[in-house]
Amino acid sequence: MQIDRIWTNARLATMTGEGLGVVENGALACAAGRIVHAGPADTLPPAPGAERIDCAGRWITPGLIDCHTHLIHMGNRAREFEMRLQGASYEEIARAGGGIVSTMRATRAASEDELVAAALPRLDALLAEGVTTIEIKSGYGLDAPSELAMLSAARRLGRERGVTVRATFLGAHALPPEYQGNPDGYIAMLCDDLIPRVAAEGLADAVDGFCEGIGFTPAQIERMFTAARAAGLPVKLHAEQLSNLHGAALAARFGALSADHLEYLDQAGVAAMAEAGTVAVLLPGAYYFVRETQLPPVDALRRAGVPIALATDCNPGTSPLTSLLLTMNMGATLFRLTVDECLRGVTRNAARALGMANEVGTLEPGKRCDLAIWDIGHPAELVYRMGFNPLHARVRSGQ
Ligand code: DI6
Ligand code: FE
Repeated sequence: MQIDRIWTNARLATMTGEGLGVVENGALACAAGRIVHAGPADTLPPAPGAERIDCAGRWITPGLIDCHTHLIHMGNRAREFEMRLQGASYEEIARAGGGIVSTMRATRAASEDELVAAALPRLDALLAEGVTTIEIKSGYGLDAPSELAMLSAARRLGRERGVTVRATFLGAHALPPEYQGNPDGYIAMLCDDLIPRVAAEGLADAVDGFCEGIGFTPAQIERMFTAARAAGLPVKLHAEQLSNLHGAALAARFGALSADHLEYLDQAGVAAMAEAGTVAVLLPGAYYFVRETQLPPVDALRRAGVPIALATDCNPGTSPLTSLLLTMNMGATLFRLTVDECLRGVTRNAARALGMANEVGTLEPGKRCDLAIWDIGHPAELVYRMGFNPLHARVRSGQ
């Protein structure tokens, strides 16, 4: 095996095992884009001819993973934000024709090139903080051409920047105006037409939905999950964000990769997720931005051993957030997650929420050589600071 590059004089947070998997005096070696050694410097295999990079005592973590975003969308909802400051609720605005449907109008009017161009600055903000894998959902097109354009724009973003993109089909995000009064007709269109197409064209890696009073009922979500399964796509779900419709338990029954938000999750939902191995993706940016007061049941999730991930939920309505570092700070401050839990939430557990646990998320031989190299004295600083970026270098596939 020809080692191409080694990083020496580093401290590693491998994110393996129980804690951070710290290795002082560490070294990391890469061959053909894969990690072949991540451990003590004195056990580094001989690497004649390899490029050597001296990290001068800096910390290396796995490249960060943002496992829940709506990065692709047109326009913004700053006016709506102002209305909410004056007392209107998110649900009131949605029912009055604002909300997701207003972003849908702007998104439908855009070409695929425009979708990519609008998302790039947001993507670049995330990459600047060491993100090497990102999930991007559709769900602002809500008709065939625009949903397909969003998914294909997501694939293009991955090609235009050095980042791994997982695209998620979120057709069941909101009811488009042409199906007003006929949500079952819309779900039938998704199941019979769009999901099979998206799967056949390889445009999506998973199927998601919004199970909520202002979204879709558990029965409608179940129909869609059945279609996803038939098409060979794994599922995930926006569940228990504003109320408890027992969406997480439904998702768990379908072996979902993740159930996301979860502020109103009950004990039965926690148990179902634990049983199925479904990851709890917590989204503190949305919790903060809508001034939610119901906390997700973090203790119950811990006790049951449900893996917890953290993500930005970057979207124009409830979480206009493009910092995974700030997301970790919010996870700690608002949800009382530990530093270790926050870091695991944007690395190893985020990988699992994307079905990529064998590929990324830890520093281990065999994983893709995706690294974030930090100018910090201890990993706790990554969670502690607000609005400061200590990234020294970002490495994707060893480059
Ligand atoms: N829950 C959310 O917080 C976002 N989508 C969802 O299902 C909000 C999306 C938006 O308001 O545009
Ligand atoms: Fe979301």
